[in-house]
Amino acid sequence: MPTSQQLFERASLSIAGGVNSPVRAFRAVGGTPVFFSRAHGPFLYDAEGREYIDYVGSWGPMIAGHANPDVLDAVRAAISHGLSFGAPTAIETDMAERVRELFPSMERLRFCSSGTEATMSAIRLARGFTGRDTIVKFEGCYHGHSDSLLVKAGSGALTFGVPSSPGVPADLAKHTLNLPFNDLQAAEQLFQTHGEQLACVIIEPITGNMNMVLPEPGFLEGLRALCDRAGVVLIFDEVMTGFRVAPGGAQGLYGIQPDLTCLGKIIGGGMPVGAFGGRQAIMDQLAPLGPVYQAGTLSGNPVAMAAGIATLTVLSRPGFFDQLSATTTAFVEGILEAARDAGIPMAGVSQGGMFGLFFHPGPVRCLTDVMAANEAHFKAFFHGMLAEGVYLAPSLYEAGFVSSTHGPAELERTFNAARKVLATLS
Ligand code: KE4
Repeated sequence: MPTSQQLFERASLSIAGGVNSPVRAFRAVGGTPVFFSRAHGPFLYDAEGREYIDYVGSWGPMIAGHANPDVLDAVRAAISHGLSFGAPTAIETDMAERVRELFPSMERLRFCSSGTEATMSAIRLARGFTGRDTIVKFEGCYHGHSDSLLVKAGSGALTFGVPSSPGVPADLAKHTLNLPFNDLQAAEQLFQTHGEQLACVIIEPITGNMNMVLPEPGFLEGLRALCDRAGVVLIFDEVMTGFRVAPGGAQGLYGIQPDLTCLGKIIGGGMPVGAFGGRQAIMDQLAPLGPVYQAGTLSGNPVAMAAGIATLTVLSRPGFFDQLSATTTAFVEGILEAARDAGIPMAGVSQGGMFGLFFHPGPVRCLTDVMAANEAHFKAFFHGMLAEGVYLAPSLYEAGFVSSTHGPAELERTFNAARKVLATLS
């Protein structure tokens, strides 16, 4: 049975960097990425059969646990009718109606195959709708890897110290302005000087790509008011927070209506699905109705739709979010208690099934705070927990995720591991 090391060496002979997405490469924590062969419920199993309690959940999609039987049954049924038609199917409408039940701001929507496609399409649409070129994002927020959004981006871009990627033409990057997250005064100043030039503001309403940072009271409401006054499209990138922090995402949690919303991850239940949508007046600018072009061979793929619908069905069950939130809250509290007992400064936050842990005394309210966290402690904690069979995100700039299949036994194993590892940190 090959080891992860052997598999990584072999992969590196064919796949750039040995991985199909940079954050998987363990570059931020050192060592060899673990190759997994299967997963079930809250568990991952590596190439040698070792079991790990999984707090990454494929970076968010696996909210109902790995290999959820209802989701697998739905996919099996779907594949028996064929994999892809490149033509409309009723199941796409079924999915669209399910999404709109939870995200009523999405008067019209369109499916694509990734969160990157969703956000890339949303900013093109905002530019086409307003006739303006300049977009605003927030330092440390990550919206996928389309050119205009790889400017001071988070997630892997931040992890590897290239928040503004080479290859993005300066003539394009200049149209992307960045603001500090949670700094409404900076936003007000920008709108005073540039408001009428702005096509959109795109934001992770709760960030997950500079780890998890909550919006301060009034921040999102202030952005909504600024955009209303200047005719700027407000885009909530809920690729990570959608169906995760609450059934209706952060917009449902905070009662704020964006003009456009981007979705991904959970919406596909582990299959490649993204979506964007919002006010009909904006969405009607999309081809074939309007002039803004957007397309995709596998957009609305019927098998992926089946996985998404099955996942939304599971998470819509009574009590699902109450239990998920309670488990996630208990997880953070248990880790913080272990850190206090070990005399290690840590801060933590959670909402729904998403959490952030920081080797930082707190509060953590913006990228500067996140970057001040103790990286050495994080790396040692990551590897110590990995050795104890607990899989955390291999970057201190990533949020973590709990599924409905994590229970008291998994939490107890996690806390025992944390107490053991934290005691080794100096
Ligand atoms: P994808 O293109 O990776 O499906 O979605 C891009 C994206 C857009 N918006 C937000 C808020 C996101 O979190 C993401 C993707 N998140 C990262 C993890 N932080 C995906 C993991 C990876 O890049 O491999």
